[in-house]
Amino acid sequence: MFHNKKIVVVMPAYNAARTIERTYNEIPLDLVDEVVVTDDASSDETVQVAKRLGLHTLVHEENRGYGGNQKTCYTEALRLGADVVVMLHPDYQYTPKLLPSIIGLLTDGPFDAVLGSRVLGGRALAGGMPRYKYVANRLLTATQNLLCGAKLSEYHTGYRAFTREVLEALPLLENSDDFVFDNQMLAQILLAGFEIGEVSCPAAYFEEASSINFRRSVRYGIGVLATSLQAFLHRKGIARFAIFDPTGRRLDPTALPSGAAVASETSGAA
Ligand SMILES: Nc1nc2c(ncn2[C@@H]2O[C@H](COP(=O)(O)OP(=O)(O)O)[C@@H](O)[C@H]2O)c(=O)[nH]1
Ligand SMILES: [Mg+2]
Repeated sequence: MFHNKKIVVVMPAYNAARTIERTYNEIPLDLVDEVVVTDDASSDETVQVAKRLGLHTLVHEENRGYGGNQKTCYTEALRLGADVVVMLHPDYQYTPKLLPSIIGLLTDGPFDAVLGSRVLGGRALAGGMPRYKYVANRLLTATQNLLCGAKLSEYHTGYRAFTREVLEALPLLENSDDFVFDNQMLAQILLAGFEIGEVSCPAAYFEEASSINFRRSVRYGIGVLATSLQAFLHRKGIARFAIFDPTGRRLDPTALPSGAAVASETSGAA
């Protein structure tokens, strides 16, 4: 608990057996009430490691993708009564040491969502972000800021946190199950008028932390451009899209997405 708010950290995992323990060990358990791991049908020992650590673990019968995995972890976080939900990648790419700051910005306002930005502070390349990813990030971000009417330093970080209200309000079940889920969610947050805060976050690139190849990055980039264009057209009233429709399908804390199940009820935090 922090300032009487229940804090849940969610770790959407895919082949994270080698890094999940290191990530978990740095989570400030004095602030965090529950740590939820959702395993997207990994081929390694992710589930066994999560269970050994005593983490609240969910499994997908089949691989659904990064967006599909987030649908499951946010649903479970809402079911557990979270007031604030932080997504932390279990690949040890984003430092858990920022959790107290991120949590504080959401429990006491003034933000509804917080992003850990690798671009703020200007150390992304020094931290090992591949140059082509950095250039693509900057170009996509500039385009997105124009089309979404915002001024964020980046839209592509995997370190994100939200209040319960955001997760309840957005029609997240209308989103893709693939990587573009993240981008659709940010566009939804902006269009819905929620406030986004950013904290600077060191970028860390090493073998286990980054597996997305060039081809998948290009597909993601095209999805990002399509999403921002949709956001622009929707904002201007020129066209309407289900992901921005407030009556679209939302997460249902009473029903996990099909193919997802709780494998271990035990929580890793006190
Ligand atoms: N659910 C799911 N997650 C994936 C898949 N591929 C990668 N991820 C996750 O997506 C996130 C980003 O992938 P990563 O390789 O770390 O990319 P990068 O850090 O952006 O270079 C990580 O948390 C991965 O575990 C997949 O097929 N399914
Ligand atoms: Mg990574």
